[in-house]
Amino acid sequence: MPIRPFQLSLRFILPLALVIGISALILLPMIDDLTQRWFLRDLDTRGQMVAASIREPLIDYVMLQDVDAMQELLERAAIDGHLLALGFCDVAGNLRYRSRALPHQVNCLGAAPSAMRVSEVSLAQDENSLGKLLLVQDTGFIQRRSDEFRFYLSAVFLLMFLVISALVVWIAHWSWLGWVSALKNLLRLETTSPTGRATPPEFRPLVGDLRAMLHQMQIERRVQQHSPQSWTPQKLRSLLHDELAGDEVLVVSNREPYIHEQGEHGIVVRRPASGLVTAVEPVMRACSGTWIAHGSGSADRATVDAHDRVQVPPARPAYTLRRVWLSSEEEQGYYYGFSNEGLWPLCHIAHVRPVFRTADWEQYVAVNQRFADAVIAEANTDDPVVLVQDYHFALLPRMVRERLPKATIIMFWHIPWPNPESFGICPWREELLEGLLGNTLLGFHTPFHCKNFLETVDRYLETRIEHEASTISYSGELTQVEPYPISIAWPESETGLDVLQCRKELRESLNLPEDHRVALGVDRLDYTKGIVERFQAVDRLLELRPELIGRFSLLQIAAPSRSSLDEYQNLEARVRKLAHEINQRYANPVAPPIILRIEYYDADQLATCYRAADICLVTSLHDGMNLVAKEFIAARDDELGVLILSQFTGAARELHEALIINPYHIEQGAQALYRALTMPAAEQRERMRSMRTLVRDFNVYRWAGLMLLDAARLRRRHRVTEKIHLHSRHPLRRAV
Ligand code: GDG
Repeated sequence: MPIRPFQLSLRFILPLALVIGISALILLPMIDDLTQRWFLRDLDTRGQMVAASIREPLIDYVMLQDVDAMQELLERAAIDGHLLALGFCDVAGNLRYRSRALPHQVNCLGAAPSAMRVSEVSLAQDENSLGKLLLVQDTGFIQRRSDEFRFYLSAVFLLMFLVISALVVWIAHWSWLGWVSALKNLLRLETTSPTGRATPPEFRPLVGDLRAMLHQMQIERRVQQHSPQSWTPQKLRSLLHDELAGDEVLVVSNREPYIHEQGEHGIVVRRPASGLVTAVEPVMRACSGTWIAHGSGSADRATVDAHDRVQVPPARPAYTLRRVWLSSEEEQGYYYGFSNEGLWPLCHIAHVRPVFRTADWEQYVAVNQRFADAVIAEANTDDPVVLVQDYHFALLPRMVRERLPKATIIMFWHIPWPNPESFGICPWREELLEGLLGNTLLGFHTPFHCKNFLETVDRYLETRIEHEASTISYSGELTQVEPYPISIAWPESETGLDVLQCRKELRESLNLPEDHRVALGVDRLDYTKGIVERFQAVDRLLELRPELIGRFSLLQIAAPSRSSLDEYQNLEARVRKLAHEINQRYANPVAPPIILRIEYYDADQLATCYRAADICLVTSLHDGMNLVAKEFIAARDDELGVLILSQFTGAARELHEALIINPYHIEQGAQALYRALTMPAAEQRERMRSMRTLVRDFNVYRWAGLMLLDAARLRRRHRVTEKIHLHSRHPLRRAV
């Protein structure tokens, strides 16, 4: 029997033994006393009956003084079982007649030997007393019976205790097994699995809480293990050295970190406006691996070597960029079509319908294969560490796994993962999930996205999911699913830019008065970023607070993105129109309320804007993380400035000191803007200080470090498993 149910049972058995023991101690004397009284009453009754039966002849023989007849009468009466002897005392108290067995100690004064009892019955004739009949009874049998009774009663108590204890242990054992299996099911399932098993209704209220708790515990454990204070590029480098010593690192992403463009005066290098690039670049600098990406720049081909490689960053090369070329047809189907018209709206709940075309899907499959081939070609070992970035490559992990079964494939999904119902509308949902389960490790920004992913897999594939360990077992292979909240590279030293200087520069460049209040928006021009809602909030603010007209403006930097797609062209037109309308409505000689710049700003310009602004406005309708919020915080070493942040960003789960808003609620956005504009400097400092500590400690090195540490752990485990397989002469299999 398992130790746990036995311990559980002891909790019942010990009190039970106590209760039964005390009951026995109290009840046994009471029952004993009662039975003794019953026996005595019984003796009395029988004595009375004997006396009554011999009364008539007794009176006659006393009157006649017939000694012989009397003797015989008494002898006959004494035959009764418990009657030992009889005697007769006259009125003077003399013992006149007696049966032979009457003990000598018995006299007319009531004396009796032990274990005997003498009872008396008076005899009278015509109201004249004749004397009394003495009945000597055996009481020894009462003691014997009482002892016997006590013995059997104790045995009954003992038996009762044993039977109840056995029952309790049995019930506890089965209840325990039932609870354990119900809890396991509960952790494994949401409401139903593909096999139709359902979480018992009584456990359903616990499902969310339990899972959230487990995830929280895991995160806390990992946070404790790796003190956040110490994550620096040096630490990441030494971690790569210690944990993945000599291992090859390959990164795959659609967007390249450096784009070579043909400019008027020769080739120029551009950095793309992409959160992903912002996050992964510092990792590559730290590990000197190879980054495989789509060569999209007009001068990209002109700058690579014979193997399509170029060393980057151009100023101080630290790693290799391997470019993959795509035809316009491939780019149209894989990138614009399936990735950005299908998967992007599918994963963001931003009310834009996803479009799925078979032709796009076919290109998506083909391009994933092209990139997988590039990974295999670039790999110098059979077990590289492959870091796959984002939703453009959902199929690639399995394709690489098939060719390099020993590779450690880590994928980070930079956008949200929707609930199973939303994901379910994708016609190729099973293929995408199977592709993703080729990963060794799959990361999302938040525990909520991990939970959505596990539930989606549970809904559409036959897998075994361990919620506690956050693993999915599919076709004998294991994928670990974990949250890794992405962040930015915390500036190693101060920028050197003076905030006052930045404020002055920006206001001068925009022709604004020195004391003009400026809110800043920085985004790719994308419908998920809530730019329209942001403008509406400004509109409402000025409607409510007309005194701010000409004293406040929103500077919106919107880097053009995916502009060949209808949805993005429509968005641009809407954004331009709305800005124009609002500027018309609040026209004034000083400044327009909305300063819209649909153009790419370089990194220095952005840094100036972050430091010059009074407010940073992030109003995404849905966003995996949002790095702009963190960049603004990192830029504010003066500890001033207010961040207004949408509750639908991953960042809102970390940056609690921001003014958190629902961007769909325009009124709330307007109020938050007003609150930010009137927030005392002391409060701004307090909030900014706290957020700066968090972003500094939870930086991108920590993001990458935790992921790589987990990968290294899984890699070690895989190697040990392989050795065991070799020893036991089993065929090689990948197991984590
Ligand atoms: C995805 C997820 C997640 C923007 N305009 C310019 C410019 N940017 C830079 C910003 C920032 C980045 O682009 C945008 O980062 P976000 O986090 O907002 O998002 P997405 O591009 O949508 O990226 C997102 C991210 O991946 C990382 O995992 O946070 O949730 O959607 O770094 O500064 N940079 C320059 N000029 C611009 O005009 N230089």
